[in-house]
Amino acid sequence: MGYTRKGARWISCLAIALGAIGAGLAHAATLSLDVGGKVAATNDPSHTVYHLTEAQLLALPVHSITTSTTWTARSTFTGPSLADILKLVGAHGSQIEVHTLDDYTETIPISDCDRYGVIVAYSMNGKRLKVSDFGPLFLIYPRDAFPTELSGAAADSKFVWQIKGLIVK
Ligand SMILES: Nc1nc2c(c(=O)[nH]1)N[C@H]1C(S)=C(S)[C@@H](COP(=O)(O)O)O[C@H]1N2
Ligand SMILES: [Mo]
Repeated sequence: MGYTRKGARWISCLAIALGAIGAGLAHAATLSLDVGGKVAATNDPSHTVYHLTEAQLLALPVHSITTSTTWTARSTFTGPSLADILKLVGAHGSQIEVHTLDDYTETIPISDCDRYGVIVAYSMNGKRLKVSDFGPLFLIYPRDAFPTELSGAAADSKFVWQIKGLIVK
């Protein structure tokens, strides 16, 4: 009796743990993005960030960039443009600090939006990006179209994956 109950509990714990790992890594995570800093619009209780839901991100016009990256063969990435996200939240700054699930941070100039048409990709070749594979959101620059400007170590640092939030500076 005691053994059975403990066994059942252990199995349900294992199922929950495996489910969490599966949801986080094996499957495409639910999209969300918090944009804070110099933004005109906020929608959280403390009025500090604008939280974009998956529905809001998917509702933005879809843009594509076909390019290779240091980590991926030439592929087509799709998602909203960074410019449209910044417009939605009324961003008024000159730099974007990009934050990730693995606590990497990179600052890029907002002028990159106009210059390169940077996108915040949720798909690669029509498939949603998994957290274990650059997802849920991957900042993509058209490297193949600007090979000299967008290749090398300094440029690589702009290809930020596992994005969870942006701070407008
Ligand atoms: N989420 C996330 N994106 C990231 C990084 C990171 O650590 N986490 N490193 C960046 C930097 S500084 C560079 S140079 C490259 C590093 O890629 P590598 O880890 O394959 O060398 O990815 C960029 N994108
Ligand atoms: Mo880097």
